[in-house]
Amino acid sequence: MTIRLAIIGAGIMGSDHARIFTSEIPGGRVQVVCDASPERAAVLAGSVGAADVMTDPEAAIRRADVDAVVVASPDFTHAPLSLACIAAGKPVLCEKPLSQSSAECRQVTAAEMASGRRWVQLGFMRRYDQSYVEMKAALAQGRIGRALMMHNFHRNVETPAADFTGAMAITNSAPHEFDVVRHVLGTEYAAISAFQPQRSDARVAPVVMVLETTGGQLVTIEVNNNAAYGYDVRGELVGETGSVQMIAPGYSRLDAALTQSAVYDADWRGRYAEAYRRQNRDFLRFAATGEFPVIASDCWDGLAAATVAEAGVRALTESRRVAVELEAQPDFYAR
Ligand code: ISE
Repeated sequence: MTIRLAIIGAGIMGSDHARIFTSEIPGGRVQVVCDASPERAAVLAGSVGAADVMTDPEAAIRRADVDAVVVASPDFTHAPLSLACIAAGKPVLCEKPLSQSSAECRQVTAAEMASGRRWVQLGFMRRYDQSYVEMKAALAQGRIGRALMMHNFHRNVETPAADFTGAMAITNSAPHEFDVVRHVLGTEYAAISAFQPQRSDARVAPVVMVLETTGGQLVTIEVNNNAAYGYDVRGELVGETGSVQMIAPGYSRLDAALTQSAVYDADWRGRYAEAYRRQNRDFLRFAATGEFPVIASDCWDGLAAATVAEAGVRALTESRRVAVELEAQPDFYAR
């Protein structure tokens, strides 16, 4: 069975998803590319052999020759387009975050619950990264004892847009850690504090967060959107009797001129290439069978991430520790 896909958004992530579905994994075909810019949509459609180009995302979602949808348009469109997919009864792989507003996430969870089944798989691809898979397994197998702390470093070369702010480090970048740490530890957050050192220029400075979990663990997250030297994600899960440290995958090391060196990716697409393939394979299976993937994030996870992010922005702007208040998970989202 070939799943016919609508790719909404022909920017960095829409293009990458279209390429993965077209040339890296079997089972899917890009039927239509939709973008506010018809020229940009046409370029992507041409490169992946899509049958059609559109500028109206809701019309693309409703097409009879579209079985499933990938939403990779700007963050503020994710929730409304997920709602449109639920209304049309089309499985959707929606890029993170589901929304920067927990209230808007709740509209999506409410619509999905009312529909009686899951439609939205959220693109928190880190859950599929082997490092986190192994951390979670080590914990489950009792190899490091009870989890005490998880340390995370998330560094980008530079901010993706000129209007990127310190708050967006928390609402756009850190949700990856909010989600994957919650997934690895299997716990919720109780409180968050956030701090920023001062840079010597006007660029967005790093944001350092300390989160307390409801299980009494501590989580540190450094997001540095202007690290300059490369895309660098590190992490360590510390238990009472051992620890698991992430080793960034590398395929070669250069030795020359009395020096040893390795290359950094410029952004997340290379570092998480295999995680994206695994995630997208799971999405095609979900679209074909209706069975929600075991690992993937869902709308509830999107709401959980948005709730922490909101508290994090308040912690940063008000320079205080803020409680994270997430209601009890409805049975509908139990795994
Ligand atoms: C971007 O939106 C992503 O999702 C990347 O994975 C992350 O590293 C980056 O900081 C975000 O802006």
